[in-house]
Amino acid sequence: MDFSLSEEHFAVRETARTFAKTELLPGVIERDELQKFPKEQVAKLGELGFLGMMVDPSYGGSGMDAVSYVIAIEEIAKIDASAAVVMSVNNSLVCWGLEKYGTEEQKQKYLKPLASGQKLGAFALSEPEAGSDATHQQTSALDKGDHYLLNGTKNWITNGGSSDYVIVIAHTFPELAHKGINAFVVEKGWDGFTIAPKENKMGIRSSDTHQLLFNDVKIPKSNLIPPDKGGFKFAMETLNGGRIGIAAQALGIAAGAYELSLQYAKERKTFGKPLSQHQAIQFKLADMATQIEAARLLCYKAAFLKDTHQDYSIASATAKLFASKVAMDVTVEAVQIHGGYGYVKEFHVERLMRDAKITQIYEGTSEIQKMVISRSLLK
Ligand code: COS
Repeated sequence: MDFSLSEEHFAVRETARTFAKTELLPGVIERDELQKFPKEQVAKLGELGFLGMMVDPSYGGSGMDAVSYVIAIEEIAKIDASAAVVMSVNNSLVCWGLEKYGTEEQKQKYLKPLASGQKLGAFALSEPEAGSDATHQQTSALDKGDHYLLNGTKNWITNGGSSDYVIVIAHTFPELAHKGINAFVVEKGWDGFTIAPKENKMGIRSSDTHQLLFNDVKIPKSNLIPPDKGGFKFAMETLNGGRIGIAAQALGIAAGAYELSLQYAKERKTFGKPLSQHQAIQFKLADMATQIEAARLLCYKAAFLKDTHQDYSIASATAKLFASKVAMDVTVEAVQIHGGYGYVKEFHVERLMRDAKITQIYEGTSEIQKMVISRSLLK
């Protein structure tokens, strides 16, 4: 067993860390407050090759491994968890599926601009009445001969307002239940496709979350992602990788809050000495560091399994379940260590605490991860 990272991994960490400090940190509080999408910063992430990190260079990607992806997302999320989810969605939920299952035409037309950062993507599975219970899709894409006709509503779609292309999961054969579901590439601006106003969220407020409405949207036959009737499996496999990205985001949120707390504990004095010399604070820091390290190892393990072409579905669920709890626990402690300062915006930890919560909800709630893990234990 070898826990060491490669030179490339260290280089990715350095690049992501520098980018986060110089490009994301300025304005992060304001973007959260105003729910402002980090448009320019996302464009720069694209220039760095961070929007298609694992995609083959022949399709506009950076050809890196999943461990590099985890490292980059951790660093970005330490500073700006909203930018981290934009990155995670484009990489894991959009580019991955197109590269693995898309036709050559779809790869040329959609994957190339998405992976190179010229376009942004979204993934639409959740519905008003089908979030966790994803097999109960109500959106339909019926076969009308020379096109599919898409009708339905998708909820809480990350990058919903900013994306150029959306992968939409919909029923083509409702009578076949989840075995009649398909995945399609839908372009923004097509007739009948409307985007509801941005959701006003507790956390990751500068990420762009919208309801999408489809009313008799015509999808060309060539935009079905093969195989026909394979859409549910496609969505589940996509989420297996997505969960590595969200686990890494949760890890970054926790690590960011911890680093701020460590620094603060050295600077802030109470009862005549720095906080860091009070055992109550030392023990909190030790617990935080231990939990973060454990979460990091689970993220790396899931990424390693993916990189070595082994089954990573359980490892990604485990990493997400654990890292999202660590994000919640560590950020609450970070606010506690900061005391009154932790409750005001300038010190960042209150934002990280609000940002942490969503990691226990999206791309499969913690309860769904427990279902996935326990089913595999008991089968
Ligand atoms: N990877 C690959 N395939 C999977 C899978 C996974 N993680 N989870 C389920 N599947 C497959 C099953 O193997 C089954 O395939 P077959 O029909 O060929 O046997 C199919 O999907 C249906 O699965 P299952 O019978 O287990 O369906 P259930 O409704 O009991 O459970 C869960 C499906 C709950 C696991 C699924 O709906 C889920 O993951 N829900 C959460 C979705 C989610 O993350 N939503 C967040 C919004 S997306 S940002």
